[in-house]
Amino acid sequence: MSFAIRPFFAIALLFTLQTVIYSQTQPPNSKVDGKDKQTQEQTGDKNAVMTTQQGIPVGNQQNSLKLGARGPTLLEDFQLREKIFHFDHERIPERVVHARGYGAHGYYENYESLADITKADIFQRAGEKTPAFVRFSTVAGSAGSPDLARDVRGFAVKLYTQQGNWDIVGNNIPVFFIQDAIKFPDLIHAAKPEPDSGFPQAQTAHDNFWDFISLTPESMHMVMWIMSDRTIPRSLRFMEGFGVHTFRLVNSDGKSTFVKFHWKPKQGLQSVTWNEAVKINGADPDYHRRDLWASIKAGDHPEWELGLQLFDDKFAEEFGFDILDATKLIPEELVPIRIVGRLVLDRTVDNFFAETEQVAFCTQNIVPGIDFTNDPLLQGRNFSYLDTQLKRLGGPNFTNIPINAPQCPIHNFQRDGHMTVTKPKGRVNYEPNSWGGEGSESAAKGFQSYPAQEEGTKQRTRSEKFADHYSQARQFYISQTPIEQEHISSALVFELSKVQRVDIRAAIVSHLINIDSDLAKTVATDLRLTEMPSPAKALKATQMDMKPSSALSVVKNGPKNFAGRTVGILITDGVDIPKLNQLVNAIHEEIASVKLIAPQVGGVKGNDGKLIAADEKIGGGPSVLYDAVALLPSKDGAVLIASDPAVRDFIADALAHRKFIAYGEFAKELLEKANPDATHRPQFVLLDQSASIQKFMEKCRSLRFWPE
Ligand code: HDE
Repeated sequence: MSFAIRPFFAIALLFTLQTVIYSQTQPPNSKVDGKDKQTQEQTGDKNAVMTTQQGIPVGNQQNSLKLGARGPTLLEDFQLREKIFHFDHERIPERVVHARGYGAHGYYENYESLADITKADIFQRAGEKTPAFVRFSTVAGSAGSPDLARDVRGFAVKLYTQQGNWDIVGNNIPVFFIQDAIKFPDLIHAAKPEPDSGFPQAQTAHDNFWDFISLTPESMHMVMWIMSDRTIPRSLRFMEGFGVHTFRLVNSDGKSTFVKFHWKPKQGLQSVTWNEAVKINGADPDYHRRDLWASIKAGDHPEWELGLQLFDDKFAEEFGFDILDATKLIPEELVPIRIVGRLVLDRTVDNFFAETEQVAFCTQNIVPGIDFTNDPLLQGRNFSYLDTQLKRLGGPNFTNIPINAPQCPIHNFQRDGHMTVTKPKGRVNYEPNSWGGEGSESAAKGFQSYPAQEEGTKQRTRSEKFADHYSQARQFYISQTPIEQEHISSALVFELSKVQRVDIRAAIVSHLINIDSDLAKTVATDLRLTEMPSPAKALKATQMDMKPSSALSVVKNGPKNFAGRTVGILITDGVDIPKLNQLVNAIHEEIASVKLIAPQVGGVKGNDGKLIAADEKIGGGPSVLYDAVALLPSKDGAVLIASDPAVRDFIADALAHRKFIAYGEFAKELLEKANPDATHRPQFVLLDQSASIQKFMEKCRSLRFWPE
């Protein structure tokens, strides 16, 4: 490359000093032949030539076009104008709810033909795979809110079937707050930041939310779920998904069967504790999305099995609750779940915005063989989702965005509109027509609504069968293990302690009395209410004989092994390399992963004198980020790190969060400092021989040492 300065540029140099012209990143004397030397060196020769959106090759993208080196910027700089214009329009409105989400691609694999119960193409053939895209989300927080907010998680699945897109837009909780769509805007307004102050962000721990809840008793079942550990999952991979509403499956004879959809994670259920959630949000606000991204990239593809609860009209009539009431579930003990296939997430997105942000789920996207019921929440949703996509994506052609486009042939005469990207050919754009081509309706192959017999008086009312607001809330509570019950009462006390109005706190306790008197007493005591309120007036008395259901507990449905989990290992210079290797191998054998945490991220020198890199610096990798921890400092290393507050937190938190700890002989003192009793307790394993590594791994499989 030539450094000769041409006369034209030499003149320019006379006007000003080059060192002043260029920014600090630009070395002086770097402009050659009208090009920035630095730019050309970095990219020019290796990459394709950069272009504008119109395809015009870009000669210089470091400087806007000016009149002289220090002169005004020229209006004709179309390159600058286009670039900034595009940047200014980069954002689209975030979703009103479920704004923070994370998506991944995969497929649904059907295990067996379900032709006897549905004609849905996706369920006809055993072993067939259908492409899928899943977006998980929190509900209340803005797009930039932390992942571990206490919140319901969206679990929205788009299935690109051969007969069109089928969206199951569900949650990780099988019931909902309200019974009728008309109350949804109120619910969401109450949950979102208060309108005058604009806070709190991504939390329900404030007056407006609990005020609304206290006046909406139908939400009490959902309240039990959201105050449970279900709303602070350890990973998106370790939570269930539910279609929530009752749908219909319709076979080729027109026979309808009611169905509830379930996604059962093969990885088992797991949640964190509230104290961990709070700390994770600080240490890694992207904890859930990072976890999903990393596990898919590592080839550890999360899987859920699709389960169907199938039942007929007779069951629907005899069941004690209304199957159209989305605040109720059907216990698995009453209608067992039939597993019919699996959903595998095996590919991360290429581009977050193009895919995760632009994906447009719509409950009304159903395919032949699936149909709606009269659930008033579902009916309202079917009306809502098109509106929201139009607002977010700007026009009716959002179905042409690749992530939303069906992966089967499309034939219709819907034409034009903003951002038309398809190019229909020919003169025909109406139907019926006598030109032929482009498709016509087919009674035999097309979607036919299930011909449900409906009649009634037009009225704003709800069926009496919707009136029992407490029995299933009680059933949920009594189905939890003692530690989970404790978490529910602590969560209620935490949230209500953030509520300023004492009458709202008391009103919630009055509802709790109808669910479980001990729970109500504990919450009232921990809030220090001066007197116990009287029970809330119930439209229907609580059924006290509901049977507990094991399916409702997270702890009872944990993993069968430690696969997919992570152990954080604290190491220092002089770490015993053979021991570390043994431990790492044992963890990998469990299909679990390892993160090495060291005083410096550059790593440590092992006792073999070799440098091994660390994943995190102490303090950057607190123990809340891991499922179990190991402490393997050398003798000198243990002394050096003993007074580091981050090390103390690392150990104290692992103990407080009831995680299993493995430790080398030199970590004994560190552990005893945190808890003098620790080294005598079976939850903590001294790694003195290789058998003890196995002992540690066995313990890890139960995730935590919850009190019996
Ligand atoms: Fe939604 N919901 N919702 N919802 N919902 C949206 O649509 C709405 C409801 C759910 O990852 C919005 O694209 C109404 C229940 C998920 O993109 C919006 C009602 C359940 C997602 C909307 C409900 C859900 C949404 C906002 C009451 C669980 C995220 C952005 C009738 C079964 C999908 C968007 C994604 C998103 C409306 C109730 C789940 C505004 C009116 C019940 C998982 O259209």
